[in-house]
Amino acid sequence: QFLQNIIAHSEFVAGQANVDFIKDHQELFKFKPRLDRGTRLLEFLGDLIVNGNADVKGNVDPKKELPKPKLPHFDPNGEVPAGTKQILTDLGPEGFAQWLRNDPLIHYTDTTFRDAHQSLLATRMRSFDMLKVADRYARCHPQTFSLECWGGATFDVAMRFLNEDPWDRLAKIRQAVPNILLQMLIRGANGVGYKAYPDNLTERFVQQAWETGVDVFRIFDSLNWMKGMEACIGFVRNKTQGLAEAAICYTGDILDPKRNQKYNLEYYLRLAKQIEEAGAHILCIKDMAGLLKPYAATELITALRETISLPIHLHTHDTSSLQPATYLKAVEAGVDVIDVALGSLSGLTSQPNFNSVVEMLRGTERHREYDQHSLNEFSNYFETVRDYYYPFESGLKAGTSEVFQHEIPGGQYSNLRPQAAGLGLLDKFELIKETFAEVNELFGDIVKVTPSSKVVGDMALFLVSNNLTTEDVLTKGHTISFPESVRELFRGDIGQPEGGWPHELQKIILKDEQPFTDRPNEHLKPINFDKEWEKFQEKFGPGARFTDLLSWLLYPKVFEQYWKHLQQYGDVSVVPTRVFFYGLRPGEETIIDIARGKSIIVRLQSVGPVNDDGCRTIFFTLNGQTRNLEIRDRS
Ligand code: 3PY
Ligand code: ZN
Repeated sequence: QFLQNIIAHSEFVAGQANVDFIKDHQELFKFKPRLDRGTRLLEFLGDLIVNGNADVKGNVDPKKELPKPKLPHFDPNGEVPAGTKQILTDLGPEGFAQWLRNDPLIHYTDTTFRDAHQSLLATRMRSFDMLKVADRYARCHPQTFSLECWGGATFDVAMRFLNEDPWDRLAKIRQAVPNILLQMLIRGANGVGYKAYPDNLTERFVQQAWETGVDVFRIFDSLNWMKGMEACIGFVRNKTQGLAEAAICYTGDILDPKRNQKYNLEYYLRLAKQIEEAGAHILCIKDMAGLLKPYAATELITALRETISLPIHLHTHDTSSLQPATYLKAVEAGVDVIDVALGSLSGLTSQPNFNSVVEMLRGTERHREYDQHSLNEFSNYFETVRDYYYPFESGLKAGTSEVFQHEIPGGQYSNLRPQAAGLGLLDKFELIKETFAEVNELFGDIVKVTPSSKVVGDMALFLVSNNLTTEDVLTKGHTISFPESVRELFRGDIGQPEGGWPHELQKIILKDEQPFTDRPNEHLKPINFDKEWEKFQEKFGPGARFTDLLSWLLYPKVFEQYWKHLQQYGDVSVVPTRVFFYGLRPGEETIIDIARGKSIIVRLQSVGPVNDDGCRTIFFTLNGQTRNLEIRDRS
């Protein structure tokens, strides 16, 4: 607080603080009493009520009914049944991989807690809604291969928009689910970010993720560049007892002679072989845009099973609505695990429907038994929960075969529309999608997945908003200053594509700058953790933990803003989602579980008018006692 008082002091801000500044200003030693947890949460609610949640502002329908979700039934007395986590502990990663490859029944990864909401709801699902049912899931569906619940965009979004600690989410899911493997998505050399990080940072990150709860590390490179994945595979092997699952990102169409010049069966088999040689325990086919058609799946999986001895895990997005057929063919061809999402968060840009895929295989030799009634209860729970996130829906209403032309990944599609809207280009969305495909051609037909897909999207938005075509880039590009992300891509900042970058274009984009072709991480200074920890503690105080340091090193600005919010309001992840996004109406009450066995009951009585100081008085009751707060109205 002393430091905060100094920083906030008007003389200090004006740069007038001299050597006697502290001596002359005894008020610097006056500390506001630290508010208790309940009061800090009241302050948070007060601000929400007066100023709204900035993340949904302008998109709120005050008449929208948001009923309470019904929790799935479970047997609270029974033991949590053993699952894949115990098998991994017993067999170790190598033994586990063998067991998986030999198991005749199909396995399922449930992506509801990560990719499903990343792809449908702009990654906004809060820990609150997951943790309400995580322990029930562990008891009701212990035969599930894994829960994908971490990594990808969730790390950043948790802090940036939800003011949550991503590590805390992981630790709490682990506690609730001791029996099913927990899975994360890691972008190889780019970690959970959009650029290359020093290797020793990714190494510590992987180790910490394992210690906090991750078992399966799905590692990919956004250009399918082996060098971008190798180090990360090594970190998982050397620093954890978890599973390194490395991915080939699927693009194009191996069966279409017009699209399979570069990305053909031989290409994928070569990559899979390299992944096996690099020491991965599982091979993932990461079909991030949902381009793997059913008969292509037959060819690819049959050939992969003949070429490598790793188990095969298939990931897809149902953007075209064809992908359950792809799963059927993949299962027939011997795929070991498939990614699905609970019914109400499945389909479109998300994964195929878990509940329905189980039924598709019932009665066949690869069927794995699930209690369908219970699966439906979980789906119904999330159907109600999904409504709370209505401002984040993408607006896509039906499957679209357009995806085979534009190849936009599912996780990006739901973001591109709001991005276009933000630039006032919503009426040009069709053109943006077409330009996305043209930019891909211009770039030499690259793999498009985070972060490379983001750069293609940035370029498409740049061209459309400046009324430029890809032709213009080639003819008058020397006079155009391109977006920073495009320059970084062509400089080699996120790696090298198959066949290299088109030279002419690279020169046009980089002008005099020199590109590099080795690993971008090799240009980065390793982190000195002792020094950074000291610096970090000085800045954020002794309350900060090592996981916070990692968050700060990965996302410095985002972490700082999250930390400030945390100091001001405490842990807001415990606030129910309806209240978190839409506040309380006068007369409404909410129960907040602030710690295990400790709840507060908050009731909003009324909101006063704006006073001369620009504040409103909010009348609450907290556990039945009247509490008034002054909240600044920022409108
Ligand atoms: C991510 O990197 O977040 C993805 O989901 C890529 O598909
Ligand atoms: Zn995905």
